[in-house]
Amino acid sequence: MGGLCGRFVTPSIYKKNKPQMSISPPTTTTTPATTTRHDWTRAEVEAFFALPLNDLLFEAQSVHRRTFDPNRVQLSTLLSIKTGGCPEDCAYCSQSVHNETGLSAEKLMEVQRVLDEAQKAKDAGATRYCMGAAWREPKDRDLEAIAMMIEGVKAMGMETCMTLGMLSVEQTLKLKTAGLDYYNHNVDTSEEFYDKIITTRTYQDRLDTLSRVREVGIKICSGGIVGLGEEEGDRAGMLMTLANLEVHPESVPINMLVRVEGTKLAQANALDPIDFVRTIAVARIIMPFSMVRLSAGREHMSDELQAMCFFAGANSIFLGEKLLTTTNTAEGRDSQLFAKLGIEPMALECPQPKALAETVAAE
Ligand code: SAM
Ligand code: DTB
Ligand code: SF4
Repeated sequence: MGGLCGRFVTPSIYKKNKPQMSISPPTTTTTPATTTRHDWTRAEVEAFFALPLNDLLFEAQSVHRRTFDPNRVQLSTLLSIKTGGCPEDCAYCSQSVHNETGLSAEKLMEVQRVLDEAQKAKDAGATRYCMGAAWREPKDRDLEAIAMMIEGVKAMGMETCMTLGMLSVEQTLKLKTAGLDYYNHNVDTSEEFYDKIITTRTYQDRLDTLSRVREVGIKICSGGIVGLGEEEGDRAGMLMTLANLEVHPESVPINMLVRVEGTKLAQANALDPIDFVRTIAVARIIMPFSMVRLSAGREHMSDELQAMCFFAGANSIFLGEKLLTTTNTAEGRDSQLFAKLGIEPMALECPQPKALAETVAAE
């Protein structure tokens, strides 16, 4: 069966009453069925990381082809709607008051300015607009403007994503009422390594926000950062946490640390690019229906490394020259790369993986 709006599916694998075959980590051959599991053990996930690279990539690409069109990549654009002055102490972040990056704290951006920027992103081809604020959590008084941003961006025909820190139940409901499609809130790393990076809020705080978001029916964008000085087991632990959520995050951003001068991690050792590719591949295998985003850090990645990430199952990127406070990719580089690789942007009308799986299962 051909591509269905960027997604390549073999319907029979979703049929009800089929034996539930799952992917077992140490195998070197592909398995015939794609299913979602939520009971991964750390040892199973680590076993994927330990596979010979060719076996891991073959497995990841095989899974990818069963759930998506391998030649389509979704385009999101990011805007910092409230920059700097964040009270959290995330060791990697340019916006934390605990790091000395020289970034000054700004106020929440005017709604119209956000909408003007969103229109530019739409014109450049983005289908999702992600708005980020350097907050521990939003203040209730800011939610009216946030709701106007969501409504305005949706009216342009783009999906909306917000990342505003922790949320209360009431705030989550307000975002849902405004029509928010996605909420980005990363677990960032493994539960065990987490307190080496952030001490001002706990891993459980993050999981609690994610469950509130899920509860009201906003889709989840949750992933993490690699290159923080963590071990491979921590990367496995991070992915295991995400894959063992009751429902897999619809989007999984994998960020390569951008080493910002003045942060505690400015001098961190660069992660071996092959280890980054392995992280993408394992995310694709254990979260087969999620969009896996090759997120921060692309500025310093070669075309070859990005191509390997797409082969490993990444199917989303941030488009545009800026992320939140750091540079993303030079103008024109992505379109040249896509042309070289034969990749095309994924259309917005694509049904979400779960919806598609259910539709096909019901046939
Ligand atoms: N303040 C909100 C929060 O932390 O949830 C939202 C914005 S925060 C910048 C979103 C995510 O960006 C972080 O969780 C982290 O994974 C990623 N990030 C931040 N700084 C980064 C950096 N220097 N390199 C790579 N990723 C980074
Ligand atoms: C995510 O996981 N990565 C994006 C988005 N979610 C908000 C942020 C990347 C930030 C990179 C560093 C910066 O530009 O400040
Ligand atoms: Fe604040 Fe988010 Fe940066 Fe942490 S990652 S310091 S919460 S803006």
